[in-house]
Amino acid sequence: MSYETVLVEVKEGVGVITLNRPKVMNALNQTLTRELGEVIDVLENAEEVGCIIITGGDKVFAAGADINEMKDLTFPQLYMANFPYIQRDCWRAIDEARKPIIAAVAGFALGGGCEMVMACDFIIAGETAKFGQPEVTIGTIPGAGGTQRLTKAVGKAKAMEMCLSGRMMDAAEAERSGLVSRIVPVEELAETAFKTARKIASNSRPVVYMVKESVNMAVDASLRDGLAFERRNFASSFAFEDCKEGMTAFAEKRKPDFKHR
Ligand code: CO8
Repeated sequence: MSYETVLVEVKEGVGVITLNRPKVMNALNQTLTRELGEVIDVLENAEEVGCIIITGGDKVFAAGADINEMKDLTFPQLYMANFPYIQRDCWRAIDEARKPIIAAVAGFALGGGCEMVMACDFIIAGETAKFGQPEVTIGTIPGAGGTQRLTKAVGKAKAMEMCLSGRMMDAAEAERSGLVSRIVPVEELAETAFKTARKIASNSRPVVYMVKESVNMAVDASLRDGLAFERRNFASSFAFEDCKEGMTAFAEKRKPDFKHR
């Protein structure tokens, strides 16, 4: 797989995608969002891949939409294309992926970059990570979920302040606020994300899908509907051979040999 704006590597059940526009802090242009969407689709369909990582490397995640490309767009163009959901690009691909997607973030994750990491299933942050929705400072507003996902993740007070003022959140504040799952030194970011992804990929894949679907229900559904959904999935998991294998392996004090992974 060879792309202009992203690098891809598959190893030990993990697909690692690295955003690759270093001269412009990985600014998200239409080539990048299209290529990222294509890569996610490829990894989603790759039998050997059980978990996906999106990272920008150890300097920056992404400083947002490519402002130079965006600045001359018109309302009819954005409206007609339903921007940024252009064709089958990364936003749809991330939203629809059944395999877990981890965002590994060092440095700035701003604007569309922040929206991208929030669309992933969880974020592991390097100590240098900075999150923000600075769109207001360039005369626009978040367009790929910033006002919605940030509010759900950190609550109205912080989301409102950040979106209104453009104030960034550092890694420590992001962890305190529940935006990221944990913080690690930048030198350990890639390895930590990889080990976490490899652990996820070693579990039974259909069960991993069920976990992801069930946790996601908690974001939108009522508690009552979410609990019912979880209970049904719990019962359904007993239909998988991997469930029997997992419990039998525990009882026999050995590692499970899952069929589906
Ligand atoms: N677009 C294009 N180029 C950028 C961007 C960007 N978003 N961010 C940085 N760059 C470029 C700079 O122009 C500069 O290029 P050059 O060397 O040719 O001058 C290079 O990257 C390095 O940047 P700086 O010199 O500015 O580096 P600093 O360390 O001084 O500052 C900042 C870093 C704070 C990140 C600063 O670059 C900045 O404020 N960038 C813009 C941040 C921003 O406003 N982001 C929001 C964009 S709007 C948005 O994301 C809307 C999302 C809509 C949906 C998603 C669609 C994909």
